[in-house]
Amino acid sequence: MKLILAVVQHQDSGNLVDALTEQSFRVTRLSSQGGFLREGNVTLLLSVDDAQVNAVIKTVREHCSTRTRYVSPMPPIAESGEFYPPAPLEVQVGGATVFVLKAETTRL
Ligand code: 2BA
Repeated sequence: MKLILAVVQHQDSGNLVDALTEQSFRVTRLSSQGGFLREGNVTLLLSVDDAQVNAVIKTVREHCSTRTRYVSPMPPIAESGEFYPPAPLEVQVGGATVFVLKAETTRL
């Protein structure tokens, strides 16, 4: 068995969960937040047979897009009274960050 953790963007999560459940995968959806952007994202939890890992990753790849986000860095402390706002930083987010771990599933 493998435990798959997939951190995906909120916009992609609905269609992705639909596609996974249509293929009869059991999936748990957790609300999460990225440490860098501090924006909400979604972490999906799936326990699957080893042979199903590739099918899950293929489905994640098909439903998760790369998006560009712009982050405003903190402005430097002005010394002379002049203010130069720093240029926004471009960040590529996604498609998805996927972790595959060895797992044992026990249903109580
Ligand atoms: P965030 O931490 O909010 O990161 C959003 C995006 O910001 C990342 O996209 C990456 O392009 C950029 N980024 C993150 N940390 C950075 C840094 N120290 N310097 C410069 N740019 C940085 P993704 O790589 O697609 O990650 C999307 C989300 O997936 C992350 O949101 C985080 O929630 C999760 N994630 C990514 N890598 C992870 C890891 N190694 N462990 C745990 N969670 C991870």
